Amino acid sequence: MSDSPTSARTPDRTAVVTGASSGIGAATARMLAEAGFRVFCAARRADRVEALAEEIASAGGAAVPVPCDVTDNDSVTRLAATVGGSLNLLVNNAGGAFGSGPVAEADSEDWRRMFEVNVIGLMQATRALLPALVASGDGMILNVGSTAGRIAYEGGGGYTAAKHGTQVVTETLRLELWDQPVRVCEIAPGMVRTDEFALVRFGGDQEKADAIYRGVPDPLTAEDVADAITWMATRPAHVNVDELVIRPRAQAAQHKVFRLPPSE
Ligand code: 8X3
Repeated sequence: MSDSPTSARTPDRTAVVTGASSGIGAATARMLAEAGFRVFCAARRADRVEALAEEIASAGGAAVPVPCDVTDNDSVTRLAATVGGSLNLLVNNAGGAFGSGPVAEADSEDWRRMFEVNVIGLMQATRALLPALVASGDGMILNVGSTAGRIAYEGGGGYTAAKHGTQVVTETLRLELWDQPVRVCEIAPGMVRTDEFALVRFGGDQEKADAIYRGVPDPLTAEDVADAITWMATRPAHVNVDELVIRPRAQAAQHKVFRLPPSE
C-alpha cells in the first residue's frame, strides 16, 4: 500500500472515493479534487489509482492513491489507517453488476459478488471510516446507488436486489446517525455510459454492452454523475440531500428509453 501523499497543496477537507480506478469513481475523484478536497483514491487496481493521483496532482490538486478491495476487511482496515483520524466525505462508489440472466438461471457466484461489493463492501468501508467521519465534526457518507435500487427489471434480479440493499443501508445509516455530525446521502443514477459497467455486466461481450446504449442520443457520462456528487458534497453542512435520482433525458423510466432509429 502506498501511503505517501501525492499532493501539490493540502486542502483541509478530505474525501475517500472507493472504486476510483475508472468511470464514476475516477471522475468523482477528479472533480472533488478540483473542488478543493484532498482525495484518497481507493480501488483494487494499484496502477490505476496511482496514475489518477499523479494526474490530479499535476492539475494542482491533492490525492493519495490507496490500493483497496472493499470486500476484503483487512484491506479496508489499511485504508482507514492511511486516512487517519479525520475524514469529511466517504463516497461509497465501488459496485457493479455481474450477469444478466433470469432468476431461474442465476449464477450463485455472480449474485454473491454483487452482494459482496454493493452491500458488504459498502458496509465495511463505512464501518471502518465512521469514527473519522464523526471526528471531523462535519462528515458525509455518500452512497452511489442506482435506479436499479428503485425498481425491478427482467434479468436484473441480483443487481436490483443488491442496489435495493445499498438504498436500504443508506436509510438505516441516516436513522442510526441522526444525532451525529454526519450526513447520509445517496445518488441513484440511471443510464450512464462508462467504459466498464456494461462490459463487466455482460462478461466482456462488447456487442451486448454496446446494444444497451444503441441509438440513445445522450446517455449520462461519468462526469455528469461526478458533477452531481460534487454538488451534493459541497452543500452547507446542515443540508442533507437524502437522495438524488439522475437519468439522461432520453430515459423517462427504466423501460422507457428513447432511441434514434438506425441510420441507413
Ligand atoms: C445502472 C443502472 O439501468 O443498468 O446502475 O440498472 S441500470
